[in-house]
Amino acid sequence: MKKNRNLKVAIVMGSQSDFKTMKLSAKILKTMGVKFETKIISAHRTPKRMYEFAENASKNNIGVIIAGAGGSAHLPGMISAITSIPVLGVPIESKKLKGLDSLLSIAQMPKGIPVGTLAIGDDGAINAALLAAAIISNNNPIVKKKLNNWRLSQTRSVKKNPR
Ligand code: RP5
Repeated sequence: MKKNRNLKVAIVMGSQSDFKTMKLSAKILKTMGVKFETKIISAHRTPKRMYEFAENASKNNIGVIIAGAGGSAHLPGMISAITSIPVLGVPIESKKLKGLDSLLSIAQMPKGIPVGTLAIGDDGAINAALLAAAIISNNNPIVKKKLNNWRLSQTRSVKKNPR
């Protein structure tokens, strides 16, 4: 199969209220030089939008989908049911259950339709983007270099002794 160096990441989220978390994914992808788009797509409030997005994702050059959702967080699983593009789920920290509801909804996909599940909240959004960049970097040496440099600079930033 021909290598596609123009693959994009789609960052989708169930609500505008998720953006304060999901914008951290966007920030990381910008640093990595990965092309991306952001969209509000709700599995229950905008099901047709969800279906159309997932159905056309491959045609639209999307290589990885990051899906953030909170509560009964079915968005990542539903998208993964429609497309075989890798889906990374970010459990949004909900008010009542602190995101445990989101985490279990996203992680406990029954066999056959996978969703890669990250940590609850900001850490998950950041790691989802790092993982998406790592997937994209398999076909893109520039992204690979940026990702490795980012990791190196993180390693160098850790002091040897506390003060
Ligand atoms: C989910 O419901 C969204 O992903 C969001 O985390 C949660 C609450 O949505 P809003 O009521 O803030 O729009 O669909």
